[in-house]
Amino acid sequence: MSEEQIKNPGTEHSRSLEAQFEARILRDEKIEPKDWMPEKYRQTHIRQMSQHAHSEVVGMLPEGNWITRAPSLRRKVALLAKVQDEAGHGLYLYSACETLGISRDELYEQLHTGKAKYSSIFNYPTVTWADMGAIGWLVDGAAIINQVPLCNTSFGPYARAMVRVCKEESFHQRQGYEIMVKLTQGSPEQKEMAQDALNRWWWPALMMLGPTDAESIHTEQSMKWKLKRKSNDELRQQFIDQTVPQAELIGLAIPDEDLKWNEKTKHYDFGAINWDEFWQVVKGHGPCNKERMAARVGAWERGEWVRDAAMAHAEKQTTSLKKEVS
Ligand code: BYC
Repeated sequence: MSEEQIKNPGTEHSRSLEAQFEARILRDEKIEPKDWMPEKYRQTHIRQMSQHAHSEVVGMLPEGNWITRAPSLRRKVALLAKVQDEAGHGLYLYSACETLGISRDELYEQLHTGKAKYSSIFNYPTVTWADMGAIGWLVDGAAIINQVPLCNTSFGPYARAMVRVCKEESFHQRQGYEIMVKLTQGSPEQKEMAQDALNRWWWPALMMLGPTDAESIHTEQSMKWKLKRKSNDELRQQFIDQTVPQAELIGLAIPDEDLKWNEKTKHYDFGAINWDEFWQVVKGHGPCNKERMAARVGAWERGEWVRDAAMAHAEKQTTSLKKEVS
């Protein structure tokens, strides 16, 4: 042991671990759960991955609202499959998060007590069937743009979960866009429904990609760790550039008077986002925050007997296995 390590145990050693870790990130190596990682890296991943998992699970609620009222059997089957996929995404993400040494119960508790956030977008109501189209097209569309770069994120279990999630998200986006296409080809009332849904979901979808880069607190560090591969503003611009032609193709108008193609930048310029609204929703004062949390907490409480029964069964199995072995 060097003199420095005797005087200051751990310091030099942890500096060298940190240097090795940074070098691995620079080489684009995946960090795996049992590898050494800085505590802040671990915490930041727990924060982002758990919020992502919570968003998937809370995100089932606005669409779940329409399963029993889908206009045809085909629409019902597709919506049901989509909502089940979201439950699956939540489960992969919770499992990936548990590899960082936090339990599922702790993660749920953070959601139920409001300590952990979930995406602002799911605090808006789904008032007509066209909202199923707008969510698939815009919300899943924004989610794909955000999540494709995450397939390359530095933490192995998160990156691998994202590969499957993205495949499923692209089916979700297409089923949403197809609903919009059909509505715009229908009666004037149906076309109006589609336009109204776009009007209500457009701005929240832009907000969903997070605060501006100037306001974002985590982006700089998360980009260095290659947790985030693109900034919130870059993703938002990409989403707008991709979505505007899709709206034009089906004859819908983006509800933004300042939206204009910029020949110089080769991007769309767009109007001011109402960030006050975004922060109000994030702080719990959106149209449906209370309803969403009540639904999640209620499901947790009503499920207590199932968890107890499963644990009792597992304990019984373990005891009988132990008896067999001895
Ligand atoms: N809503 O420093 P920033 C889906 C918070 S579900 C609420 O930029 P970061 C789907 C942020 O947490 C897809 N809060 O943060 C499911 C931070 O507060 P804390 C959900 C937000 O993490 C069902 C503070 O604001 N996708 O696709 O660098 C049906 C400052 O922000 C939001 C993911 O979760 C928001 N929108 O960047 C259909 C993707 N934005 O934590 C579809 C993974 C920001 O310090 N997550 N905040 O208290 C990410 O990519 C990043 O976490 C974000 C934010 C881009 C969202």
